[in-house]
Amino acid sequence: MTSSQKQIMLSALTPSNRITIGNYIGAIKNWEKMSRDYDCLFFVVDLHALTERRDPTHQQELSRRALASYIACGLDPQNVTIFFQSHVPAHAELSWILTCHSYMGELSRMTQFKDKSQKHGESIPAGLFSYPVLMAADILLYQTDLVPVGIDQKQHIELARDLAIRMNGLYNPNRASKSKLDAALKQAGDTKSDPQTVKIAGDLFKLPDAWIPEVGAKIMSLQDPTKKMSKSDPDPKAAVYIDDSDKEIEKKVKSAVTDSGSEIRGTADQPGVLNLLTIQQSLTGKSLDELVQSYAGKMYGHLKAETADMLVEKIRPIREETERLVRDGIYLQQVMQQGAEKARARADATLNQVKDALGLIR
Ligand code: AQP
Repeated sequence: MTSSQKQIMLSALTPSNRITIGNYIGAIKNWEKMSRDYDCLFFVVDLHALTERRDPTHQQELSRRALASYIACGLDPQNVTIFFQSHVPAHAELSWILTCHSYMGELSRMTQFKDKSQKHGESIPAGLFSYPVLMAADILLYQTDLVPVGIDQKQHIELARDLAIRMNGLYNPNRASKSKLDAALKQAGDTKSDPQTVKIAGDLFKLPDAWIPEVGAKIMSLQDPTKKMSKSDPDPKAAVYIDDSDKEIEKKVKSAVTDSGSEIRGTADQPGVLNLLTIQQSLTGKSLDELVQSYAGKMYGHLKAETADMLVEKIRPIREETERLVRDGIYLQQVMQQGAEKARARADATLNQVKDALGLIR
C-alpha cells in the first residue's frame, strides 16, 4: 500500500520532562508497531511545553532528547514524519481559528485542566486552559484518522471531534441544505452512519478517532498507585524514565508502593501490585491471569525484582541509543528539518482551505 492509501495516524508527546515508562507503554511503544500500517506523523509538542515556565537551555535539551528517544524507541524517520510542532507555524494559526470557535464551558470541563490548574492558585496560565484547542489543531491539520493515546487524552480527542463537526457544519455549504447533504453522502458512499461523522466534499476536517491500548493505557505512579505516572511529578521516585540507569530503575521499582498483604492477586484492591503486573503484561504480551498464576506462592519482592529486570532489559538499549543520537547533532538536525518540510506542506494545505472558507485573504 502506498502512503497516500494508508490511513493517517498522528501522535505527540510534550517535552515537559524526561520521558517516562508511562509515556513509553501508553504511547510510543504502540506508535512503533502501528507505523508499519499507517501513514504516520509523530512530533514533539514544544509549544505545549510552554504552559509551564522552564529554563530555555533545559527546554532545548528536553526537546532534543525527546526527538532522539523517538528514534531510539524504534521510529524510523525514513518511514514516518518526525518533527517539532514549533517548526510548523500552521499549528499556532489554526489553534487561534479554533479558539474563536470554542466555548469557555467545554474547555473548563477538561479534566486535565482541572487537575493541572490546581497548583496555580489564582494565577492559572491561560495556555493551560486553551491547550486542548492547540491539540485539536495539531490533529485536524493533518486530516488524521487515528490518534493513539493513553486514556488521559481521550477527552481531548473528543473535543477535537466536536470542533471538527462544528467547523464542517458552519463552513461547508453542502451541509446547509438537506438535499445537498444527501447527495454528498451518497457520493461519499455512506448513507448509514451519522451524517456528522462522514467526511463529505467541502468538509474542512476529517473526524479523528482515539486509539487506546488494551493494556497500559494508564500506568500509575510508583509512589501513589492511585495517581497517573507523570513526567512532571515532583517526586523523582514516582516514575521510571526511559533514560534512567539500571541502578535507578532497580531502586525505584523495588521501592514501589504496594500494600500490606503478601498474596499477588492483581485485583483492583491491590493498585500497586496491579500496576507492576500491567507493566509486565505490556512488556511481555502475557495475560494478567498467566502472570498472576506464575506468582502463586511468591512474595511481592519477587514481583518487584522481576519487573525491575524486565524494565532494565527494555530500557538499556533505548537509553544507550538515545545518548548516542543526542551526541549526533548533525543527524538530529537533518531529521527535524526533513520532518518539518514534509509536515509543513501537509499542514498548509488544510490551513489554506480553512482560511478560504473563513474569508481570510491569502
Ligand atoms: N501514565 C501514563 N500511562 C499511559 N500513557 C500515558 N501517557 C502519559 N502518561 C501516561 C500518554 O503519553 C502520551 C504523551 O503525553 P504528553 O506528554 O503529551 O502529555 P501527558 O499525558 O500530560 O503526559 P505526562 O507524562 O503526564 O506529562 P506531564 O507531567 O507534563 O503532564 C499521551 O498519549 C498520553 O496519553
